[in-house]
Amino acid sequence: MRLPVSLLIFLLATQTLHAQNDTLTYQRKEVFITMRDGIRLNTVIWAPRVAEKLPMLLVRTPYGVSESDSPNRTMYFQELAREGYIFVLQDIRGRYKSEGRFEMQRMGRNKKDTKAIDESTDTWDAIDWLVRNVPGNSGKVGMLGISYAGWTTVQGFVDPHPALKVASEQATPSDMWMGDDFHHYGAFRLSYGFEYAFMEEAAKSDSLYPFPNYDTYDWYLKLGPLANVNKDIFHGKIPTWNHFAEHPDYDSFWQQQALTSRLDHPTVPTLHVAGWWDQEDFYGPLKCYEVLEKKDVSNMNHIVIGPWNHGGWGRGDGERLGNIRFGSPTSKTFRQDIQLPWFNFHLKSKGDGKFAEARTFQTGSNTWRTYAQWPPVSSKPTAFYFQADGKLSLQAPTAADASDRWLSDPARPVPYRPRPIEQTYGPGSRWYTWLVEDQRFVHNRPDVMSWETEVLTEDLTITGNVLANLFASTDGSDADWVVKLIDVYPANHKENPAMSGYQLMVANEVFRGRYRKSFEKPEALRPGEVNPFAIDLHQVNHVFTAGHKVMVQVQSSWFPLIDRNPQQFVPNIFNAKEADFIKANHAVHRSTRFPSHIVLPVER
Ligand code: PG9
Repeated sequence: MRLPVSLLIFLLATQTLHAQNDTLTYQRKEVFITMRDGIRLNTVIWAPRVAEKLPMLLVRTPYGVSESDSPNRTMYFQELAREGYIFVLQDIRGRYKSEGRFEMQRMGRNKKDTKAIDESTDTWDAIDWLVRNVPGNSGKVGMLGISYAGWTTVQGFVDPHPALKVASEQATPSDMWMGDDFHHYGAFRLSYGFEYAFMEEAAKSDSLYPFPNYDTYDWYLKLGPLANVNKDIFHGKIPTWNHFAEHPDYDSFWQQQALTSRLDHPTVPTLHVAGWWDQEDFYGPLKCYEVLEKKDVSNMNHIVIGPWNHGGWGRGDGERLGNIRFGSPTSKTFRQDIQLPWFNFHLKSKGDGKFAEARTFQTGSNTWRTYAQWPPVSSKPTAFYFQADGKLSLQAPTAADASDRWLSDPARPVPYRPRPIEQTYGPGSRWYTWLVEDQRFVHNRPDVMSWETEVLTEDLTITGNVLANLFASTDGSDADWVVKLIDVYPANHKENPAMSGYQLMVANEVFRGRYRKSFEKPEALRPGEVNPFAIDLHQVNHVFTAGHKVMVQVQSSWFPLIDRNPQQFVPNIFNAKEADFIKANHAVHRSTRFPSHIVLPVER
């Protein structure tokens, strides 16, 4: 079944423009390019009819290229298309019209085996063919792409073909166990993992799982333990699901698949792109930038982070996301003033080549910023402590023994977004904007704790890393801790009354308690023992403006985004039985000995 809102449309952002914008006419050609092992990959080439030789921009994707529209009618490419490039879109191995076997994020090849292939060799072979065979090409190639196509871009520059001169990975996943689509710090992303694995592996082209319910919250709850997926639905036929079940911990499978095992230093100028509210791969581009930055001796590595959801910079004008407005067309600015000059300089020698090390859109103040270092060292890590009566303050707690407690019931998990929770990529899905939903929809639940500051009398700007230091206990033997950093809008928001009291999440993360000592070897929690949990909430660049409040919420489920923790330790949650799921009493402590707090990078 083709997707009604196909992922191709979503990821390659093929929103059509009016023909009057076109300055060049692009001609389409579809060819098969033969790889070193004889497998042929389906490739669409869009080239304008011009006298000058043009560089090529290559996108490699699992989402199908045959139905892609002309680049000058494709939002993501429109500025580049007006400038004049040859666009090359390729179905990766085993997907859509390409031959061979698809492997989800194919592992890097054994380099001693000269016959081995991987996405890196496929890219090399594709570029080698393109520079020799595409008429009118200048011999220079750039790669770009969002998410899976961001990941294939990275594979392209791991061992680059000499013609590859520049790249922009955008929202690449870096580590599927640590922080991208499939897990976050070991907590399994159930709805995404189940639906995406089916979508990519049930057939050669994308297919949606045929849910009988529109509200998948109910469906996932009735599904019961994860073991029922293979028993009743997949029957072992979806390889990625089998990997989830066989590798619940951070073992060599995930370690090998992670980009950190393949990346060392920048090989071509690389622009990393991330969205503050990326609901799929926010960890990925930050990590990819961080790893390469360590060895960036020639200043080739740069990052842009804007107010976008997953791939939001590639479509629309980016003036808003859900209910949140940014006061300017941020996606257009990215495409016109950042992406276009980036490729123009490296592929056409146009412009001065002065690119900021880091360019971010600061939310709250709604302004673009540049930084010579990312994250900047000038921010001061500042602890905000959880206090009695739901208060959050700069003073450390004084009570000898104090905590906030709740009953965590796996039969009534906290929904991660307001119900109905539509199928992730299904019709009418609000998946794309869930990270900016008003958190009041769970604020008053007895199993959602919250602490907030007084109303701020002046702006509070935070730029850099956010870390939650929880001291927490349970009477069970495993627990999930979800931490959300929230900007609470004024009770009477004058400019926009409908936003009064809005609770906007600006950072968030989940941590599965069993991994507190080791990601490789999970351990049971001791009932009643207070343990420290340092939870990385990644990065922000946000201004809590005067009149707003800072809030932290903590909860122990986020369903069905995250699978239910049985709360009773079992070695592998994919083998847990119904009876293993128990209610547990959790506590977050706020005493002198156990002062739970969040550390914010306050700009001075
Ligand atoms: N987030 C998607 C994905 C990338 C790579 C692997 C699995 C999923 C995507 O948008 O392409």
